[in-house]
Amino acid sequence: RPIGIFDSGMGGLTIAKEIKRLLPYESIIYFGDSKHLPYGDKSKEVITEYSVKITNFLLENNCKAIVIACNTATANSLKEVIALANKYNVPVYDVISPVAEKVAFTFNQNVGVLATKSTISSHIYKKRIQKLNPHINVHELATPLLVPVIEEGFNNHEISSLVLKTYLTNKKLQNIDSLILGCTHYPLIINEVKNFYLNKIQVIDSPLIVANYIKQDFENKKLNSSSESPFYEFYVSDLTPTFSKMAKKFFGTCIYLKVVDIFNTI
Ligand code: DGN
Repeated sequence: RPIGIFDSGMGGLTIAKEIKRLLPYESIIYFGDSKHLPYGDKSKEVITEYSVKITNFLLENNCKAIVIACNTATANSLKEVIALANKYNVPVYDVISPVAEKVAFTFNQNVGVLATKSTISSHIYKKRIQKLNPHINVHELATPLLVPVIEEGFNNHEISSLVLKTYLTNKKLQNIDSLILGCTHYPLIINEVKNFYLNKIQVIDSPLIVANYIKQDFENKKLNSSSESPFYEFYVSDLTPTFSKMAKKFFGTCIYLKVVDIFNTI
């Protein structure tokens, strides 16, 4: 049975790519809600409605686990997705919990978080980290310009460099010793962020932490597959040449995207 992974668009492919690398025998069904992106500015109700419909689609396709590869969807609809998947005894993984857990038990004292407006206004990273370790200060900053900059291919470019510099010099982030890139698009600029800080702070590699967490949990739950010929299917709710180009950028290789209408069927 495959792992079901979803995101508001193509960003979650950075997580899917790492899961494929660490769990090479697992099949994957990915769903990118390209019709409704970006989620970052939408209401909790709408994001939850989309997340639940996508989870249903993945469960109907016999997925043995659901990965919410989107910080914004996690911040807004984790509970509802878990409630639905639980009915089928299917575990749910998200991109925030494993990272918060990891950060809470390190020596870091001042953790910065960059994410969409929606993720930041939910304070989910702060709440999760401080629940595990109240002594850690969490400094959150909404960085809404980064998603379009990356999607338009202006990463590793003077534009991303200027936008990053403007955000990273914000006084909220002045004393941080580590930084969480709290959006699945941001792994594409991790090296630029590291270079900005001249490697003086720890920049957290979220896809690696998330994929490792899933790998470990699969071993504990005996959910591993040993298929010699895993399959990979990629679905989107809207398809344009831009999405195909973006998919290649986020996943690293060319992938075939299939359009499926899961929102208008009853
Ligand atoms: N990929 C989403 C996230 O991790 O929050 C954000 C993309 C978006 O919908 N703006």
